[in-house]
Amino acid sequence: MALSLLALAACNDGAPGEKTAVVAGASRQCPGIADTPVKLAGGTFDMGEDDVYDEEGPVRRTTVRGFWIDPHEVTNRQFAAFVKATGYVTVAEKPVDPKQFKVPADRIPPDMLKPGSAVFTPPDFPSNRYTDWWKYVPGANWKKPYGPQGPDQAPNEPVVHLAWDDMIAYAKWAGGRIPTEAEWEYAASAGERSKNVQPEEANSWQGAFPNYNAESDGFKGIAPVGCYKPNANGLYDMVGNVWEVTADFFRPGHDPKDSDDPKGPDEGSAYDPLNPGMPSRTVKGGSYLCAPNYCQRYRPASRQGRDPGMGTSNVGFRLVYDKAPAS
Ligand SMILES: [Ca+2]
Ligand SMILES: [Ca+2]
Repeated sequence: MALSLLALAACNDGAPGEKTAVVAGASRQCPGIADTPVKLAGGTFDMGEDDVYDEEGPVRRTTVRGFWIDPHEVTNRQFAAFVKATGYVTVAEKPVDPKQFKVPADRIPPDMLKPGSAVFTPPDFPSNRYTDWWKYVPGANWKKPYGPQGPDQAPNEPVVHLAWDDMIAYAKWAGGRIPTEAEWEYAASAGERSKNVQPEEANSWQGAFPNYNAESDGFKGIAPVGCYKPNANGLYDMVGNVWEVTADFFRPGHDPKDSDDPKGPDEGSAYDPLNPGMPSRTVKGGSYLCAPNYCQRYRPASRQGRDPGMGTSNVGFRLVYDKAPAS
């Protein structure tokens, strides 16, 4: 979401930490899984979905080349190895540039200029206003995903609170790249048509979002990677757990002519209705916050725009590779 909208949330929702963030639980057995990327042959598939949300259509035959892809979302353990090797400091750990808000400095809440990130903090009442559940928490970052008062990151959970530049830096170090939306959706679809059914084998939200989570899939918040069955390509948590950033700029709907290894719209054509001030990137697959009553995006074809300038507690990523990664 736009920083300016988060500022509103910070203004209206009281002091940070006033409510309780949803901290990941561990109510399901989760086997450890390998990090070894999976090789996918290229192919042609039906990309998009026509009968759910307007931004997903039209369905069109789409071809991608072969590639390797991470079997799970990039974890805190993997990101920690990158930070240890390089000394990298993420965007959420640095002071905020006031110019990003595009409003006079005296209108910016002081907390919004402190290092931090957006943490899901659910209300105890029904709502459909996202300012009721997103809170800018100073001190929240990948190491402290729930803020300074919360637990440390868990090594086997997906890394969150990263901006686009952080993901690019990790990708460069790891020898991979952020997938195109088409590559991601091809890998997630695994030969099946995307359909609008809440999956049992994915970490989403059962119950009435945002104030009642039945947790019948075993996790109220983020799950460690690999807790649910992999898809037919052997990939875990493509749908659900955390949204995954792709390289494509976002605009609602697909260009039917852009179907041969598509790269999405160019930056100048990017448009995100939820964040019209900047070119958003496309995120895929939904998260632990997707519920039937609010956001039916627990599907390979689902897509939204994502502010590249900051992270949140429900967005991560995984990499693809153009040649066999060194083992
Ligand atoms: Ca869940
Ligand atoms: Ca995911």
